[in-house]
Amino acid sequence: MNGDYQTVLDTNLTSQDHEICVAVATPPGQSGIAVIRLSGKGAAELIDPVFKPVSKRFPPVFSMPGYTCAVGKIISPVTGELIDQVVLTRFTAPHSYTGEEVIELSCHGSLAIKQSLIDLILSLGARAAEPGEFTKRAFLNGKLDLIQAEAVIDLIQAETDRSARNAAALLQGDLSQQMMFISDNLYQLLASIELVLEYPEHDESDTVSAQLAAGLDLIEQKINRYVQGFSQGRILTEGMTVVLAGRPNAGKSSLLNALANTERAIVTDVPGTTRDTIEIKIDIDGIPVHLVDTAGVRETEDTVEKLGVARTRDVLQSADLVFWLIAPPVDHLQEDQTIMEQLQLQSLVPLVSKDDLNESLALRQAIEACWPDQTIMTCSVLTGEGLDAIRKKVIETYESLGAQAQNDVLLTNSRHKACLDSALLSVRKAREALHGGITWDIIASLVRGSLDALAELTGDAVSDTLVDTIFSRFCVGK
Ligand SMILES: Nc1nc2c(ncn2[C@@H]2O[C@H](COP(=O)(O)OP(=O)(O)OP(=O)(O)O)[C@@H](O)[C@H]2O)c(=O)[nH]1
Ligand SMILES: [Mg+2]
Repeated sequence: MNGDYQTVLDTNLTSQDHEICVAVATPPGQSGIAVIRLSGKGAAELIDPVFKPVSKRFPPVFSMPGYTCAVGKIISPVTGELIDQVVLTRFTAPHSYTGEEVIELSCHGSLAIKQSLIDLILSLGARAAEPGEFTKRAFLNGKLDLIQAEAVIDLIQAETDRSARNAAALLQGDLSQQMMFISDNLYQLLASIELVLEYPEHDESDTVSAQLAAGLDLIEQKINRYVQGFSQGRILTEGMTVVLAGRPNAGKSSLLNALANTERAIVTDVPGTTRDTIEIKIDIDGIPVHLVDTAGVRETEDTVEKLGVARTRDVLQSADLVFWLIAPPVDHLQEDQTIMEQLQLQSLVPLVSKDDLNESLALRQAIEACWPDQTIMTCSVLTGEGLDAIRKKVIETYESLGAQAQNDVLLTNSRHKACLDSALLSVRKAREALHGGITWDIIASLVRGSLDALAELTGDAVSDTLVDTIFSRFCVGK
């Protein structure tokens, strides 16, 4: 194992991690209620002197049992003035989010009150929490593994129902359990190889070979299914890029407005209206979609429009799905055909727009003659026809990406994907080595390589730098 790697849970807690840290856990700005969170040994004792319960039935904060709350006034020890009346909730270690003593103050959500309370708590000896510090502490204290900790960001940032459900499954440990199962299997295989290495005189190598071949096959299939699922999972966090493209005046901006139910893009009958790409986030059946309107593609001498066309070409290359709008009359079809062939995009769907116009039928027939194998889609922003079919096509494209995965929970994070790619590579090499009659010690080291990659995935063995980088992407207060 790499020299700077270590077992996080045993050694990574620094003295800084034992301090009491504090942050506002709710979003910046005004709100009805805000939550201020303190974590660390002694948090109850720290807050107790400034918290005056409104009733005698509430014990001192440090005597409150975990999972109980009390109403009280926070009084400035300097001026004796009331800062706010709050609800204080106590969580005792290890039964809290961080695994430490945690106090949460639900206060009124004005900027002034939040700032006064934070200043007061800092003056009592706490320090300001770093981004993601509460979750980092939960990880370091063994409450969550790294997959679960990273799922917290997914869950906070989830914009659609499917994204939130997957993040919740990751946070609950669905993927972690599967990874643990794979690691256990790899350890068992490793143990049998080591038996052969240690007691060559027993000559169990044929039995172990057969066991190993079957075991590695199974593990490869399992890891591969999760790797395959990343094409769908990536969309749940990053969104699916769906581009509306075509020649000028094809009706792209009108379609963007109709699908997003806004008047965001300017629509005119002047060809070349849209000069830049316009992107709107929409939710199609729980799939987060970046819908992109583009400058119409044509040969042009206009400098601004030229730049717009170049941008369109760029965005087309990174699209998950492209609708190529072709509007009547039929006269320009040849030009459309030439551009579409030049672009060579796999996920390009021809879409006849303005289907309410009389010339639409002739256009459809001409397109059918050009692309006999393609199902021709049609739409009209004026009548609303075809909009549902467009949404359905987006859903189908998303579903088709997951055809080989068939897992309940999807891999969403490129770090996780890289770890699993590496685990998979080692498993494949081990299997090839086995079939190629390579020595047992080499096979054992490949199996260990796969285990190392899984340990990095779950955070069982990761470098401090990686842990810091991961948590720095969190918001303060989480
Ligand atoms: N009849 C009819 N007219 C439409 C439809 N969609 C758009 N139009 C009209 O077609 C013209 C061009 O529409 P836009 O949405 O601006 O087309 P565009 O593809 O964005 O054009 P550029 O930005 O110039 O490339 C406008 O006059 C729209 O009102 C439709 O479904 N039916
Ligand atoms: Mg436009």
